[in-house]
Amino acid sequence: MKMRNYYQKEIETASREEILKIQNEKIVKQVKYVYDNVPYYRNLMDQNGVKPEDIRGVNDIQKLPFLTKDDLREAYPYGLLGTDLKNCVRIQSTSGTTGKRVVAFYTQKDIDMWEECCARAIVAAGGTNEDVVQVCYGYGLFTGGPGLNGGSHKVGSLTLPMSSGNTDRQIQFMMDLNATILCCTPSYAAFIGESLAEKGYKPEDNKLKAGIFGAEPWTEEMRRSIEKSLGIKAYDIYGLTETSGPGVSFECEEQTGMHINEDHFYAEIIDPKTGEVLPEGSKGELVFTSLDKEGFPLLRYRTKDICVLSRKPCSCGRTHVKMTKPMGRSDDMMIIRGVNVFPSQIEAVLLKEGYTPNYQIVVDRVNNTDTFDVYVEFSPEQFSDKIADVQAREKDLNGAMRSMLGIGPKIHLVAPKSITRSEGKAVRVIDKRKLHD
Ligand code: DLL
Repeated sequence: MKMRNYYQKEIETASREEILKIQNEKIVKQVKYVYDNVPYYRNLMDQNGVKPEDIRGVNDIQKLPFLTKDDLREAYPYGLLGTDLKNCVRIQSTSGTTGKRVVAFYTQKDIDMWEECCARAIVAAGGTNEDVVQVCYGYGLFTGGPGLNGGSHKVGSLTLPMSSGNTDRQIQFMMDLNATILCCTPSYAAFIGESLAEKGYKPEDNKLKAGIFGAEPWTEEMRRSIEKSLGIKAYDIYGLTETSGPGVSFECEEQTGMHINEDHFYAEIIDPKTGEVLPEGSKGELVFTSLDKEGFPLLRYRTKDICVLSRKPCSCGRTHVKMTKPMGRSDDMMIIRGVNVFPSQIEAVLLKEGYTPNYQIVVDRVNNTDTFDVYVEFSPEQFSDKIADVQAREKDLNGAMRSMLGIGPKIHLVAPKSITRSEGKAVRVIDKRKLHD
């Protein structure tokens, strides 16, 4: 029989009853903890007439109110903190305006839990202490780099903390130090694959055996193309800053969905319109409850990611529920080259820089890399037909967008009234990417 490796075998392969027992015990504690320590959520519970004693297990979870990104915004920055700041050792954050930015706090225990989740993902992709793990997710506030970096340490692999970008250097380290596992966004993996080919390398010239790719939507087609260009098996990994970062769920060798680390996160699928909890197998919005977080515990947090959960037994032996790849979002957030972008952020920059809110965002994926164009109308007063003027303004606007979003779109300034006016809801975004199968 094939050897199966798990980072924490006992819990990863625990029976349904054992997992439920753990979840039931943890949820009671976590709800009491939140009620006692997070006034913002306590108020929400009080308004909804729910007391901690009403929650005796995960079956009672539906009594609790949802938490949304708006709540996070309202409570920014400390309103959802679960413990004294002096007990926290780190923050991570999403890109975005102050309004949309999420700042998550971690105690050392939270970091250990998060890194263990990432370690499970690395081991599921075949990682051991003999591997060389090249992490080219961004480091810093973004959770991708720090999460996989920590996971790789826990596994005992040699970790290359590359961060993203500087592809020539990535390739040099990959080849010279014999990297065996690559961690980055799928679009960057595809780009690395292309760059290797351009340099004359064949897939068998590198020592990579696996890749752990996530943070943005990608299709099965893209998986096959990355697997071919790098000569590896490509695994999906999912997570969000609010819940800790990558590793909330991860793929195993079966590559048919991601196991959710159910001993730490309780998942529900709801109807995004009515909030009604849907039965297993239904497509809907994913909602997470953290079961043992200290710094930034979240009860019934609406992720806006649309997916399906399945408890079909998995050949890898893991028993934790699987989620499909996110099939879309119930809000207007786009993920462009791994960066979360809301149209409202673009509008905010335009208004701040004195432009009209007549704009259109066009996103496409060419050669596995996202293109990001923003068409902006001059107002009649601003209009200029001097090329140098227009170029200088486009450059300025690109810079202003880059500092707001962390990613700079190609700006096209166009004549007044040239963007088609809509008769209903304005069509702000034209997303030509085929992100979902
Ligand atoms: O993207 C955390 C992460 C880092 C996940 C590295 C995986 C690898 P945020 O920047 O807060 O966190 O963005 C979270 O990204 O709600 C999804 O919409 C999307 N997302 C994350 N992973 C996947 C994935 C990180 N595997 C948001 N497939 C989430 C599709 C994903 N979408």
